[in-house]
Amino acid sequence: MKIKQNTNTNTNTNDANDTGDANDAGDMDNVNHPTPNPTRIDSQLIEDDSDILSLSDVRDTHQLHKSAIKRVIVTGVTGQDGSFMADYLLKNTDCMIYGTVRRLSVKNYTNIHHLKREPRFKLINLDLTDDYSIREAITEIKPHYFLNFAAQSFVDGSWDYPIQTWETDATAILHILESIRKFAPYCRFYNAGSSEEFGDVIKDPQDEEHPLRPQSPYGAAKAAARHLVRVYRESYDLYAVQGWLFNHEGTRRGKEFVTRKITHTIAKIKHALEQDKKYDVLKLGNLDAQRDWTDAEDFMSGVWLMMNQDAPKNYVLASGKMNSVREFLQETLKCANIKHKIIGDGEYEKFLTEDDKLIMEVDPKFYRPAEVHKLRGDCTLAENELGWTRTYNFKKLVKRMYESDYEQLKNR
Ligand code: F7E
Repeated sequence: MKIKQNTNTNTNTNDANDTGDANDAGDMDNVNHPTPNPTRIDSQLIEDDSDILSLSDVRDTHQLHKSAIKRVIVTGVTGQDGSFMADYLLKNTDCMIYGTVRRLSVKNYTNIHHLKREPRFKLINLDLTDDYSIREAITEIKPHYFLNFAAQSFVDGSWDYPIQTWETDATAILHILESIRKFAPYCRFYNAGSSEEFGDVIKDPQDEEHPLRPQSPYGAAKAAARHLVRVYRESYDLYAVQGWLFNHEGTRRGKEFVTRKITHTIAKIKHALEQDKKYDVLKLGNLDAQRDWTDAEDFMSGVWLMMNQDAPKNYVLASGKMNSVREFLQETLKCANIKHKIIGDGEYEKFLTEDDKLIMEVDPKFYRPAEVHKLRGDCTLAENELGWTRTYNFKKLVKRMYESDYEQLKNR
């Protein structure tokens, strides 16, 4: 077990050039700054003023879509899940979507750039650590659905900034629930839950009955939020759910997460090898960790199904298959057509090309103070009761991520 050194003075878990994180709350460097009015036009926030809603814009769209069109607030819309959810809703419903963004010193709208001219997609300011902005958004928009994908979602980082993790992933949920209870009790609320809540598992695979045994500040905050969601559901008869989403990956995954770190770095190495150039070696932590890796886009239909049942209920979304970090790397190398050999083990394990060029080495800096060794979900309930299905398996997912990274680098 490693004792984690808190050397990170910058709490920004996102690379400025990154494509965004799964449940991206992005950098929190503005936590102590005054939060702007969520409905105020903010020309700094986006490329031009017309992209963010003013108060009168919100009222206009209410007028425009008075009763027929449902309004959905999607937080974390610049991250992987939020942006895929927005895409899913635009494609499969006629809802009006209000994506929320937080003031960032380094803006990152890569994942929603394609929605810029979409008339059913609007951006508003909302900061999860400011209950005033949550209340404003709920009272002004009067949403039919509130889908919360914003979070401090990087498990490893939750040891470095546990308070921020708690405020964003637990306290903020209480503020959302309170605002919904007081001002929009008809609003259906979804909070992104995590397999990390199961943590130190006692049964394989894990289903909805598995006890919560979180191993990180992140897992503990999500578990606390789960209890709050249940308490509010039962106390006030709210439609409030928190699905257990196992690891979900894709082309919009943040590069600090192991899957995207692997596909992106191997794509860079592949280009370098093709051009006989120097490259940075891939450095990883625990190669033995096993996860249930599923495609993030496949999860969005599951979330929407969860939100549209007769009664609220929490479901596990997963694939039921488990692979190690090492297997993810091997599969990526297969996609890149890089033949490799492995030498050493534990901290000394290395991946080399056939002609002895170093590809990957273990760096204990990426070990966690407490590791969740294995997670595999049992999604039988979601399949049987929601009719939820998936289109991508592990191999297709790795291929999709690697090829996307390889192409993006080629076009640079
Ligand atoms: O780590 C190991 C690491 O950071 C996966 C989030 O979406 O899924 C995600 O959390 C595994 C761990 O994701 C490196 O120790 C080895 O065992 O990609 P990850 P995560 O921690 O599983 C859950 C369901 C969420 O809810 C979270 O929000 O990979 N690992 N070497 C590494 N991990 C990272 N990040 N970097 C490495 O170099």
